[in-house]
Amino acid sequence: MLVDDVKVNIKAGKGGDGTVSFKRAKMELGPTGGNGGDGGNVYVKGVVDLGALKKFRFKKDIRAESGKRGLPDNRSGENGKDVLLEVPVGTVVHDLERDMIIAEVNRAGEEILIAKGGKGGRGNFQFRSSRNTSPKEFEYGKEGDLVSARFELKIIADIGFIGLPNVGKSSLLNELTNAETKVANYPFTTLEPSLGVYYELVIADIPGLIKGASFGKGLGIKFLRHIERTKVLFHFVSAQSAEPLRDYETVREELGRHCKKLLEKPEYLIVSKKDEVSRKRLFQIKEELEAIGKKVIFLSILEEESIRDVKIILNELIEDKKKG
Ligand SMILES: Nc1nc2c(ncn2[C@@H]2O[C@H](COP(=O)(O)OP(=O)(O)O)[C@@H](O)[C@H]2O)c(=O)[nH]1
Ligand SMILES: [Mg+2]
Repeated sequence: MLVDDVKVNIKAGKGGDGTVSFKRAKMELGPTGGNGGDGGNVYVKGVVDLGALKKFRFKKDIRAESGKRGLPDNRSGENGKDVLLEVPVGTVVHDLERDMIIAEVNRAGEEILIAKGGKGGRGNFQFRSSRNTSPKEFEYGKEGDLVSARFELKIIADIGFIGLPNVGKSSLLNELTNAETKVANYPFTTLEPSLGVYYELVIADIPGLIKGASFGKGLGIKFLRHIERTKVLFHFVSAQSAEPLRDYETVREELGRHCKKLLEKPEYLIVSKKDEVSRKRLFQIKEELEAIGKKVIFLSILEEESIRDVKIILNELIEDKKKG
């Protein structure tokens, strides 16, 4: 099961206390107490691993190290070590007490501070003045931030699989990834968008788009928000359909009603189950779809070669993604 919502208690490190000390040599009095080190910060860091929130189900309390006490000879105490929490790209960090969003992790490698360590206190060296040449003053280190956080994963899929039910969307997702989608020969088996990860790409399989979906028929429309931010759509039509072009247009209509922007996304048109029909029929379908200016990719999940064609496209998309 994908963990996409967890609560975590976070405590940044406390600052180290300042120190009081004096020079030992008889003729040279004077303060030498150093400052305490700063407490460690806590950061989140984006990684390409949808499962990265899972570890927080068992690891609910995160603390960064405290700063060390100041030292004689005006040496500062060591800073506490920072903690870097790896979270999936797409994670939103809420501060539950302040009821606000404190971080949104949008890119792999991105690091965002979510709890700041306390500052180290000053040692007595810092309090010296012409009037007071042997101060005994010092400061305690400050407490680090205490954050009651919620990590919520808002998945940004790179590719959305769309099409009528039963056109092979889940089958291809299974074939490409290890998502454990149910595959069956009837509509509506996939009850939630399945997400697959193919190397760096996140693929969302949007189930159940049917005519009338934008009016609440079927299940698909509920899931369309998952593809509002995707970069590319793979639009599937079945070669077995009597009217592939009409199927295509039906889905486009529903998309457009939900959100016009979806129609502007780059799209690959995939004609699935090519093994089920004659070459002659495939040719007809190709002509029909190319007439509306679409590049068509034929696919059979039973044929390695056509899976390879899909992988070539995916690899290009991975390259594009890397380039940003
Ligand atoms: N012959 C053949 N059957 C396929 C192919 N792709 C999918 N299927 C079958 O079509 C049915 C529906 O597939 P599914 O992936 O669940 O469709 P979805 O509703 O679009 O996700 C399943 O029985 C699959 O085994 C294909 O390329 N060739
Ligand atoms: Mg499906």
